[in-house]
Amino acid sequence: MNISINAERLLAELYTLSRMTDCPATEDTSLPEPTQAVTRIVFTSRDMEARAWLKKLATKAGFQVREDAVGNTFLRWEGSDPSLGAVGTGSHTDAIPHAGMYDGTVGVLGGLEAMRSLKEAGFQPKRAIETLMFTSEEPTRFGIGCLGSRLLGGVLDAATADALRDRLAETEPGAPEGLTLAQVRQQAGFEGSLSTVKLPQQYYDAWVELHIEQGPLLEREGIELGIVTNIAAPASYRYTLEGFGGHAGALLMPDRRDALCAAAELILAVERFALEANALAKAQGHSGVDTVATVGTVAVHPGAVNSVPSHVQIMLDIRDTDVARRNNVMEKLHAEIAAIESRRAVTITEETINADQPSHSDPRILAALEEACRAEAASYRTMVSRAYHDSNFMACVAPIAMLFIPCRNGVSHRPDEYSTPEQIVLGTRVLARTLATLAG
Ligand code: HGY
Ligand code: MN
Ligand code: MN
Repeated sequence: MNISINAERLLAELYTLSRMTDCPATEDTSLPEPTQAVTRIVFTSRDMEARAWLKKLATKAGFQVREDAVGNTFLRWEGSDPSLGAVGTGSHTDAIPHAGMYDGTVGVLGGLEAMRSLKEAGFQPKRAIETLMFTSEEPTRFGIGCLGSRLLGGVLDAATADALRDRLAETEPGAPEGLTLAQVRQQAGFEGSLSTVKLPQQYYDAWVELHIEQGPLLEREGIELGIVTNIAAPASYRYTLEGFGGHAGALLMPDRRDALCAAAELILAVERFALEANALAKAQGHSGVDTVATVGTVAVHPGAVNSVPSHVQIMLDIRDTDVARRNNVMEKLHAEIAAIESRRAVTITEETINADQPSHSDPRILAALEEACRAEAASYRTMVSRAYHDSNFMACVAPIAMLFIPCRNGVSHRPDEYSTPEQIVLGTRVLARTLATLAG
C-alpha cells in the first residue's frame, strides 16, 4: 500500500501547536526550521487552547471525538467491525516549562496525520483506529507523571488522583496548598468520576506510540528509526528536610541545623550512588548506564539571603531498566539519610510519589513495526526508552510498543529540541503502515 503523508499539513500543525505556549516568543532563528520554546502546563489556558484546536482538526477530518473525566481525548476512526478491540496510538501535548516543541506532539499530530493519510488513501480499517491525547504526561502541575494514562491503566485510584494538589501555586515549602485535581479539572470542564476512566482490558487490541527518542543513540549511529523493546521504570520521591533557621549573622555556626546544607549532602549522595550502581553493573558485564538519578527541584524556606534555611523540599527522579538495581540505590540512600539526620540533627521525611515497573513491548507489535520499517526501506534498531511515556501504563491494559525518531544531539526538555521534517514524516509513515497492519 502506497501511503503518502501530507508533510506540509503535518509540519504546519506542529508549528501552529508550538505557538500555543506560555514562553515569551523565543523563536530561536539561529536554529534550523521552526524551533520554539514551549511551556504548556495541563489545564492552563494554553493547554485548553491546544485541546480545542486538536478536537477541531479531528472533527474536520471526520473522526469522532470524546473526552473522559480527566480530559484524556480520543480521536476515533470507526472500523468496519466495531465489536473488535481498537488499535491505539497517540501521546501528549502538555509540556514542562521552557521545553521543546516536539516532545509528545509528534505522537499526537503524527497519529492524527497517519489516520488522515490512510483515510485519504482509501484504506478502511476493520478495527477502529484511535489517536489518544493524554492528560498531564508531565509531572509539573500535580507532581506525578502520566496522570491520565495511570488512570486509564488502573494504576492510580480515583480518590488519590482527585486529592493531588496543584503544585504550580506552591512557591516554597509550607506555602498554602494549591487546589486539588478535582477542583482544577472541574474548573476546566471535566466533570464525572475518575473511576470511569480505566479502560477495559479488550478496549485496545494493540497500542503503539510515536515519540522523539530524547537521547542521542539513533543520531549517533545514523539510524532512522528506533523500535522500543522496553521502557525504563521511573520512580520519584519528595524529601522534606527540617532544620533550625535563624539570623545569618547572629546564629553561630556550632548552633546551626542548616536544612539546605543537609539537602546538599543528600543530593550529592544521590549522584554518588547512581554512579556506583553504574560502575557495579559495568563490572558485571552490563552496559553500566541504565541507572539514572536526578534532583531537579529545590524549594527553600524562608529563602532569604540573610536567613539560615529552616526547611527545604527536594524532588528525586530515579530510573532504571532493572527495578532491583533501582531499589538497591534507594536502600543506600535510606542509610545515608539516617546518617545525615544524626550528623546534622535535622529530620528528613520521604514521600513516595510513584515507584513504577518497567514495561516490555509485545512481540506481535514489534514485528508489525519491523515489517513497516522494511516496507519503507528505513534503517532501524531495537532499543530501550530511558524516558518514561504513557505507553508504560497503557501496557497495563493492552499490548504495546513504541517507535522513536531521532532528535538532534539527543536534546529534549529544552527549547532547542529538534527533529527534521524528513525524520518526522518517515516516523509518521511507518506508524501509518503499522496501524494499517494492526487494524486489518
Ligand atoms: O520525564 C520523562 O521521561 C518524560 O519526558 N515525561
Ligand atoms: Mn517530556
Ligand atoms: Mn514525552
